[in-house]
Formats: sequence, structure tokens, C-alpha cells
Amino acid sequence: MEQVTNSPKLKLAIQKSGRLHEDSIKLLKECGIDISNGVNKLKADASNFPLEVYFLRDDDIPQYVEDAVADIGFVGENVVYEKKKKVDVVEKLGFGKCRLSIAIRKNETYSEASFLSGKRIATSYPVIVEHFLKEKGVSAEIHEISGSVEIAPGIGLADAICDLVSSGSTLFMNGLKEVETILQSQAVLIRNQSLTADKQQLLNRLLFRIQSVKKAKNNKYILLNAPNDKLDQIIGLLPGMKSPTVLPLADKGWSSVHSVLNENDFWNIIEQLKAAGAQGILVVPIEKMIV
Ligand code: PRT
Ligand code: ZN
Repeated sequence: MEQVTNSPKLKLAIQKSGRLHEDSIKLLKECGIDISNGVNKLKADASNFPLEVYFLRDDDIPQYVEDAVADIGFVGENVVYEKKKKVDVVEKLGFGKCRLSIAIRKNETYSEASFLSGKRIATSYPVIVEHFLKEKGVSAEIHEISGSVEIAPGIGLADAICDLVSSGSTLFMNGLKEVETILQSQAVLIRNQSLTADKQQLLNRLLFRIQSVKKAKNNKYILLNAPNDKLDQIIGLLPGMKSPTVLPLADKGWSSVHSVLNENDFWNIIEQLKAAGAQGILVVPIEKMIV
């Protein structure tokens, strides 16, 4: 049994403020973990899970996790790879999605990476860009700058940039176009490489919750009415967690069918269900999914 005193706490580092902060807190909440976000904004305790949360700059999180100041962290993959720290990437968290891309002036023509040969590339990700250029066998000059990378071509500082993109509007507004994606990124859970068995056990409990939340987000609960003579065909379209639930309706000749659908093939299956004679289709979000 877990003891109240002296039992270990898992130390989690998350971004103090910025794009990943709110989603990180939200994920913990969805995992049933409440954080008393008190006056002390450097650290907070979870009230109902042995977890201590540290609020840090995202750039510092891999180092803190490597040094075991924090046991685990939530941070963008882009930061993990750029910092090259000795940490394990354990789980993709499904938020903070973006891509790290090369962009050039919109009136120029790009066909392959050799376009960049001898050119100046401005970026906050010199390590990842250097790795990319090496892989492509291209030699170019990397200018490391820490912010507002997208203005570099306009002020004559660089011929190309490599920066994070999500909607693409920053590039567009600066007269640039995306020509190559180097990395698809999202927030991930990283782990110190020598966790004690106690802490690993706590991490396993947290991971189980995170995975249940993620599965629930990727799936929808579906209810529909089916004429009994079409039941076999309709059931054949539905995967369900084991198999669909089928209940008779008061109206003779009809049944109610309940199942779970994955978001990826969702619309496809709905269309086929309608075509097969399903009616009154209801789609409901799932809060947690334990399988
Ligand atoms: O203060 P701290 O150092 O912690 O924060 P920060 O300013 O370094 O990072 P922050 O909060 O901007 O981003 C944190 C993480 O969010 C990044 O490391 C990525 O993993 C992730 N993320 C997701 C993004 C974006 N999307 C994103 N669009 N980070 C930055 N951007 C920027 C991008 O740099 C560019 O300036 O948004 C602009 C492009 O956006 P679009 O929509 O115009 O394409
Ligand atoms: Zn940062």
C-alpha cells in the first residue's frame, strides 16, 4: 500500500507560460490530477496524486530532466531534439502540434535541398537544421537567432529560414513560402533515464491515465436505430470495443445499436451506415476509455 508519509513523489516539469502551458494543465486535469496553482508559481503540488509540478521555460526542461531535477517533463519534440539531452521520449501527448520547416521568399523556385547550397539560413534550431543539411549533403551557412526568425529574409539577414509553422499565416504575412518540412512535432512526455522503481511505478500510473484520455479523444460513442432486416449489414460496419451492443426498440422491427468509432474512419463509416438504412444516428464524446 502507498504510505502517506515518505512515499516518493514524481516531479514533473511543464512550461511556465506559453503555448504548452494550458494544455499541459488541462491534460493533468483530464487525468484526474488537480494542481493547487498557488502563489508560488515555481512549484505546485497535486492534491490527489503523488506529483509535484515545476513551472519552467520550455528550453530548460530537457536539461532539468536529464539532471533529475525533474523526473519527467512535458515539452515540444522540437525542443527535445534541438537540445540533444540524454532523456527518453515516452509518449506523444497530442497537443502543441506544429512542424519545423524551411521557408524561402515566395517568388523563388525551390525544387530540392540543393537550392540551399551556399545560402544563409536563419533559425532558432541550428542543431536540427545542421543535421538536415548533412543528411542532404548540402553545405549552407546557419545563422542562429532567437526570435522573429521570419523577418530575416526581408531585412537581408538570410536567404531562407527554418522555423516552426502551424497555420502558416506568419510565413504568408512575411512574404515567405514553406518548401520543406524537417520535423513534425508535438508535445511529448520525456523521462529521466535512471528513474527509481518507485518513480517508474508512479509514471506507469500516470501513463495509463494519459493513454486512456488520448484514446477517448480519438474515439466517439455512436448510437443509432436500425431496421432488424438490415441489422447484420449495419453491425458488420461497426467495430465496437468488443462488439456492438444491440437492444430491441419498443417499435417492433427496429433495434438500437451502440458502438465506438475511431475518429480516423468516422465519416466514412457514418456514410455507409446511413446508406445501409441506419436512422437517428447520435454521436457522443467519450470522457475516458479504459481498455
Ligand atoms: O518562454 P518559453 O521559452 O517557455 O516559451 P517559447 O516562447 O520558447 O515557446 P512557445 O510558448 O512559443 O512555444 C512552445 C512550444 O509550442 C514550441 O516549442 C512548439 O513545440 C509548440 N508550438 C506549436 C509552437 C507553434 N505551434 C508555433 N506556431 N511554437 C511556436 N510557434 C510560432 C512559430 O515560431 C512562429 O513564430 O508561431 C509562429 C507560426 O505560427 P503560424 O500559425 O503563423 O504558422
Ligand atoms: Zn522557449
